[in-house]
Amino acid sequence: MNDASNLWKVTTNRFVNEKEAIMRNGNIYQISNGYMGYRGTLDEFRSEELVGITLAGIFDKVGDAWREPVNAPNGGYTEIYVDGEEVSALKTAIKTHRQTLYLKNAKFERKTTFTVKGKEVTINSERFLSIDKPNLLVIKYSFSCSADTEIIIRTGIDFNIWDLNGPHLTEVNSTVSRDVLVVDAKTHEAGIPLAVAEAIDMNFGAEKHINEKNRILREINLKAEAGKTYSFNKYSAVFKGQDTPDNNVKKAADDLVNEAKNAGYDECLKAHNIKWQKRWELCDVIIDGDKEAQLALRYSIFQLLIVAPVKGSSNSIPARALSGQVYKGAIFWDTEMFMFPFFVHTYPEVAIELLRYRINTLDGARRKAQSEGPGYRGAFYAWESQETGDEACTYFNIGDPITKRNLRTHFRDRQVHISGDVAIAQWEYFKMTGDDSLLLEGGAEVILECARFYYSYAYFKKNKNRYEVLDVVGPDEYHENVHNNAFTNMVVKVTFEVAIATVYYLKSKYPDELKKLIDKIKISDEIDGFREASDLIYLPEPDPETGVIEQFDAYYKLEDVSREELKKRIIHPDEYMGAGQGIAVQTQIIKQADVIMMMNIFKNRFSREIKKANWEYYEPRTEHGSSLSACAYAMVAADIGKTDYAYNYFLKTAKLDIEAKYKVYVGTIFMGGSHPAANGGAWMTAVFGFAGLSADAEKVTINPNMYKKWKSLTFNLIYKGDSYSLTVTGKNVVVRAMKSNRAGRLFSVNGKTIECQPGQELNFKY
Ligand code: IFM
Repeated sequence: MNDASNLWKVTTNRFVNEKEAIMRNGNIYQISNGYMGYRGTLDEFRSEELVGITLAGIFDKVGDAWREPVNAPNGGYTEIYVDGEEVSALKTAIKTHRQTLYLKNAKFERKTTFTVKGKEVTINSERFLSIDKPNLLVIKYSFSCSADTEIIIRTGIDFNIWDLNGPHLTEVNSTVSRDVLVVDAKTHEAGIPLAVAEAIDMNFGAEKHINEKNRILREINLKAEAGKTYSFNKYSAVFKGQDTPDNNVKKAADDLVNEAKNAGYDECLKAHNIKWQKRWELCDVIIDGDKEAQLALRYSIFQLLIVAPVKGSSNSIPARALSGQVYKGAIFWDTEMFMFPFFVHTYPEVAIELLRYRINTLDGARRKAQSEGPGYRGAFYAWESQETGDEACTYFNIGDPITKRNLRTHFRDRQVHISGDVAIAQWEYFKMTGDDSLLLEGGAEVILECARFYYSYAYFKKNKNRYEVLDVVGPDEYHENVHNNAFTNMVVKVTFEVAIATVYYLKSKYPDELKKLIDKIKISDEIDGFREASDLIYLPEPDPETGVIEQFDAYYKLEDVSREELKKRIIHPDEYMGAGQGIAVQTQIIKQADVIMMMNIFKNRFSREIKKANWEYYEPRTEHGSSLSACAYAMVAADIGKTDYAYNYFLKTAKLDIEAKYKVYVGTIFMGGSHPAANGGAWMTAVFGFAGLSADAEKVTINPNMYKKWKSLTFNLIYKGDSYSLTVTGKNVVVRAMKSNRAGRLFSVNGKTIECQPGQELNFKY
């Protein structure tokens, strides 16, 4: 890896013909544009190879199976026959193969040379999902042969769909009209119409149409001349009911493929590239001095950018992004706590979509509070949230590979910190951007309803004169039904604080709006209660001798066994360590950062000594059974000056998806897919951890904890609507304000605070 372009692509020269490798490559090489994801599979691959075009914001349920996002028919399908023999990476001898994912513009490319009947046949294709027209997939496909050859090309739409819990499409029709192939269908549960159209521009050979085995294809026969390259372009559009005012998805898809075909491949790519260039101008982070870290971090940022919801969609980002239907395509706290910070600091217009998603699903959270009861009020957000905000997480959410029974988990009903995570993000956006429009649009209502939920959930213990939060699951999901989980109690307290701050802000600036809101949700009596609860909520204190905060009541009474010892007790490689009888449940081994997560998110509330004591206590006791864990340990390690540890955990997070060496089964549940929370964690570790950036309503603070190998770290920041570029080295911090900025903002480096005026460059030595 010596030249700069190698830091903008992921590539392999090997094709491993094994199911597992094909599945993992499908994740690594996926492209996506926020509207849909297309897994990194080859043109001739089918549902058996997990080809998947997963759509954002549309879900379906069949029978008792899990509700999950809908996968669309594959308009990118092409198969080719050479002298009557089908050519496929799965069965034909491969001479060379290269596949590449270009990070600059989310373009996937493959070039494979096959040996068929003594001839060499090369297939070269590239594809992208347009971010200019998010319903559009565009492909350029070329082939050439070493000798004159009889070629048959079959290209069109494959509607054999890979589903985990499908089939989700019914009333499937495939038609051809005016040279456009169309497959249209309805979703099973809600009858939402869906159409996929495909058009090609090809100027060699007449085509006939074939409609068989759930594929609608055009077949073209030609005699290919030796050494000549034949190319054609494919344009495929996907539309679902919500995308069109009149549900006429067939027409919308047909119109778009014709429009794209008229524009041509190059024009479509140009419009796409222009938008990608802007994204990278906003979001890239440059690490000088460490190519491995640079590529891994850039790939992580890329993963976040490809799933940024389409503007105006009010969609959010699922825990496995759009890499498939894993985790029911659901949105977890991952979004607010791990991905949202990246967007709010670099690309706030995407952060708005994420927040709107929670505003729009508030009613679902209210329904959940009512149904989970007893006596819960306000908004209890879904642990696994889909398009309505109703709970998608089941009570028996993990299968035990040993007994084959489903295990009762309490993620759904006891992981109550989710509501506070949502509320805190709504407030963070306002603090970071100064934009209060979302508060007025429903964000304030979300915040108050979440605080109300906690007020109904918390328990006032008279003899101790304090509020406690009982029977919860913290981030460490191996320990369920615990009392006073330090993380959860802190989230509850901060939610009350945020609710009070919201009321205070609206009262001073928008008294009429506040009155309307209070009347609408009838909350006036509870607001005083929030104040009292925020003061009296119990926060487990650091032990006076050790400085360690007990993760929950009686955690110390659990067996203090090492990770290595515990792992010796594993019977089945996929067994889950939590739930009722999991091997970690009666021990101090935790699944993921919990107290450390608290110290990461609320870092200003703890001294360096306390953070250090807790990091050292919990780190050996953390199993990192979740991809969310490593980055929290990385950030706190950076914060306390353990930069070597921080770096190791950073790499673990940043390389997770580019290497795809993760576990793909938890219990009996397939979990393979990408990890946008870890991707967000990689960005946070670089910017919050090593650069030491934190911003609040008053100022941007930078207290660097640079890693010794890094010469500098350069990144962008959008703060209160103004843009900055920052470079941090081991000795100084340079802040450059764009000329177009509207006002001076305060920047503080290791205690020295200066106002940075538009167009100004500040150089802080430290
Ligand atoms: O949200 C996480 C949770 O914290 C641990 N299990 C996986 C979920 C989705 O990433």
